[in-house]
Amino acid sequence: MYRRSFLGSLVASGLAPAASKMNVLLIAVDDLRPELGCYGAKHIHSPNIDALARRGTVFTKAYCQQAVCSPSRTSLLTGLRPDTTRIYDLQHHFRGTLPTTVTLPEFFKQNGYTTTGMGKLFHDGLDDTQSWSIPWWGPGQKQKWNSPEAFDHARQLTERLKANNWILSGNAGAEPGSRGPSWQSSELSAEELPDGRTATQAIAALEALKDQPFFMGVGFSKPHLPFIAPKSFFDLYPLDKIEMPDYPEPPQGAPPFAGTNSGELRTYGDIGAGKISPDKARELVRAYYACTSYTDAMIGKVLNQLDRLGLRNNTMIVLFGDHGWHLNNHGLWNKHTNYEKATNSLLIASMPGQQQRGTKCSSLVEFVDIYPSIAKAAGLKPPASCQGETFVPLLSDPRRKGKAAAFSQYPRTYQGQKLMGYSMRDARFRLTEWRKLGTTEVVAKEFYDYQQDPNESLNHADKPALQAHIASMSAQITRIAARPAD
Ligand SMILES: [Ca+2]
Repeated sequence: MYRRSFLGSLVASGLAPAASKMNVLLIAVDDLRPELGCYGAKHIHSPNIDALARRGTVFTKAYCQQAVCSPSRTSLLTGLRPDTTRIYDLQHHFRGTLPTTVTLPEFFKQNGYTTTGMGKLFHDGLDDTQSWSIPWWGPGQKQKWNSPEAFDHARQLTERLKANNWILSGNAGAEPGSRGPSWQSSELSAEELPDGRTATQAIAALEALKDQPFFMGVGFSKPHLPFIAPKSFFDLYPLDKIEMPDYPEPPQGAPPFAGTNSGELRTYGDIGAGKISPDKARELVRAYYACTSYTDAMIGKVLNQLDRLGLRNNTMIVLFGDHGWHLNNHGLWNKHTNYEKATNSLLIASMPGQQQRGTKCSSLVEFVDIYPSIAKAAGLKPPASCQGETFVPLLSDPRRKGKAAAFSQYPRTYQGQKLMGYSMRDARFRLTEWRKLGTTEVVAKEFYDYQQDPNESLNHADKPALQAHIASMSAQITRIAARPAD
């Protein structure tokens, strides 16, 4: 029964039949925007991700559901949109709202896979013990992956969260300038830094699990701030050769709360509350690129191990960045917006038996589609609760029309009023409606036309000729926001 549905779905999807259960390697990268060689960025040194792209599909219009770590990852790993997970911040664990939801790794665990994870997958401190058959391991732990101490660590973390009503304490954000420097060209080796330690454990875990069907999540924490990487990766990017990214102005006519004050970056000691100088901005861009290349190298180590063990032909690989990043685009830093730079995210999939390789797919894909797609590609029927659609047909036919729209959202508090910004991206336009939280009352709108205005420089929401299209998109937002937040 299982085998027939597995082969049947592969044939239907254009993937060739495989001899046994397909392993899953899910690679998460924190804050990595889709600015890599395989996305057309020739100034970025990303040979390992580019090599993966040559064996798979690069999605150029993939969108996260909320451009910040835990809400995005929780949505992706549960297959549910933020208005269903109710996770909009970095403090609340989804088990407080969704005690019985089966996560993506948990789904594979229930289907006979050994599941394990290491590095940043769920947000820091918000791991989900029941997802794993071998507990999650983080680079902050002294003990090795799959040790008795790692089991104890996972159990204690969950007990603390339960006792605290599934809320993580002590993670409420820092004051401007209160942290160390925003970047550092480190004398430590690649292997000594946290992502190197994660790669080392992933390599050991692949060796240990090579003979059984596994689902392994590996999460890398750079290029998240602070931008720390070995010096050799900074040397790839001479400061005087750095070109600053596009369009440092806010869109004309956007409401004042659509952007941010780049508060996350401002918590670092060399930044603070004042103006960020052009020299500092250039340093930050260089350091972000250095961290991008460092993570690329760590991903390469894990993929090399997959090849060394002969597992590549029986392991699907899905790589994502948990959201985009403003690298001074619109004069903003970090994520935390509904703009294209924050919501458009990195997604690459490489499947055994994939007939079309090295393709770019510009059909719309949402991160909520990743769960059902991985399940489907493994020959499993995704849970009915999944709110996304499978993108597996796009792997064999990247020119196929994808879904009609991608939806993102971001909460704001402005002058004491709680708002939710709902954003809908179709093939050409984006409508963002800032609604009073828990209502359909719209207090501000933004409308961008990427065909005419790829930099999102002008808000067209008041143009009479566009009102019919805006009304149609607004109705679709209302359907997606069917469970508004309270
Ligand atoms: Ca992130």
